[in-house]
Amino acid sequence: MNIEEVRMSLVNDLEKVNDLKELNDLKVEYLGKKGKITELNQMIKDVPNEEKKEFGQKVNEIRTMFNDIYEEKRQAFEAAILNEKLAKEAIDISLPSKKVKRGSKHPMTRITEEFEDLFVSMGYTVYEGPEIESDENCFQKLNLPKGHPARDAQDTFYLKDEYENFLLRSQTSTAQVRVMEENTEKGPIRVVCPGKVYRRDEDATHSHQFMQIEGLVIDENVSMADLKGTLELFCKKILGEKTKVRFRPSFFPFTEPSVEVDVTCFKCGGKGCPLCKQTGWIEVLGAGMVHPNVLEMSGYDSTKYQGFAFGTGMDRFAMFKYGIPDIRTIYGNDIRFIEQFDKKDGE
Ligand code: 2NL
Repeated sequence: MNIEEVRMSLVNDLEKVNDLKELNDLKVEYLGKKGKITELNQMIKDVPNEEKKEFGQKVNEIRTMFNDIYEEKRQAFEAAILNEKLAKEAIDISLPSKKVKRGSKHPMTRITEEFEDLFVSMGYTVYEGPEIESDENCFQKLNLPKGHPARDAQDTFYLKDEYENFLLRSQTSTAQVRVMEENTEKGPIRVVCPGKVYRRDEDATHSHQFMQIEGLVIDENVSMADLKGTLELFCKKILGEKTKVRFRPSFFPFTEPSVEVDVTCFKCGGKGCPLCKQTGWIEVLGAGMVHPNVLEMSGYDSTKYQGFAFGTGMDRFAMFKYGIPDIRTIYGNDIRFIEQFDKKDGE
C-alpha cells in the first residue's frame, strides 16, 4: 500500500470501530511488527534520497494521525464503559425507606430507672445481687433462723438435691446482706438493691415473680428521724409533692423497731375512694431500724453502728402510675401491652 492508501484505510477503519477490543486490534494492524504504518516506515530506506525527507514526514504525519484518533476513541470508549457501570450500580435514593421498628422500654424498666435515679441523687449506689440465693443470705443472716414462723409467709422456690440449701430469693434484702458482707472495712453503707424476687403467690395483685427495691443505710448516729426524712422525700418525689406520709408501728424480723408507711391516696387525695378502700391511705413501704442481730451477723459492731432499711414492691408503683389493673399483664410478655408505654414519660 502506498501512503495515500494507508491514510484512507486508516480513517475508514477507525471510523467503524465499535469497542476497545476492535480499537486495539487496529493498533496491531497499523503499528504492530507487520503493521501498515510500520511497513511504510521500512520503505523509507528504499525511497530515492531526494524524496526521503518528504516521505518520512508523511509517514510521521500518518502515525501521529493514527495515535491522535486512537487516543480520542480510547477515551470515549472508556468513558462509555464507566458511565454504563455507574448507571448500573446507581442507587435510587428516591425510594421510600422501610420503617425501622423501635422497641420500647418495659414499664418495670422505667419504674426501676426512676427509683434508681432518685436514690443515686441522694448519694446511694445501686447493687443487684443474684436471684438464686443461699438459705443463709436469704433468711439466717436476716434474723430468720431455721424454723422461724415468719419464714412461712415468705415460702418460695427451693432448688433440688445437692442444691436444696439454695432458693429463688424471696426479697432483695439478700443483696444487702452481700453488700454488708463484702464491705470488709465495716464502714458506712448507702445502697439500693432493685431486682426480681419470687414467692408462692398468684392472683390479680400477686405474681410468683415480682420486683422489689430495698434500701440500706448504715453509719454512726443514724436514727429513726433519718429514716422518716428519707422516706417522706422518696414518697413526695415519686407520687407528688402534695403526698402526705404516715408511719405505723409494725413488725419485721430484720428491723427493730419496724414501721409500715402509708401515703395519702393519690386517686382521691385522701377523701376516700375504692382504691384506698375509703380509708384515704395506701400502704406503700415497709421499713425500720436494722436489727442489731442483723448488723452483728454481717460483722458490724452494733454498739457503734446503726442503720435503717426499707423495702417496697415496684410492681405496685407501676400499677398505680400506669393504671395497670392486673399484675400478671406486667409479666405476660404481650407486645400489645408493652407497646402502650411507647413515648410515655416525655421521651
Ligand atoms: C416490705 C418490707 C423491708 C427491709 C425490708 C432490710 C434489709 C436488711 C436489713 C434490714 Cl439487709 N432490713 N430490709 C426492712 C424493712 C422492711 O421490706 O414490705 N417489702 C416489700
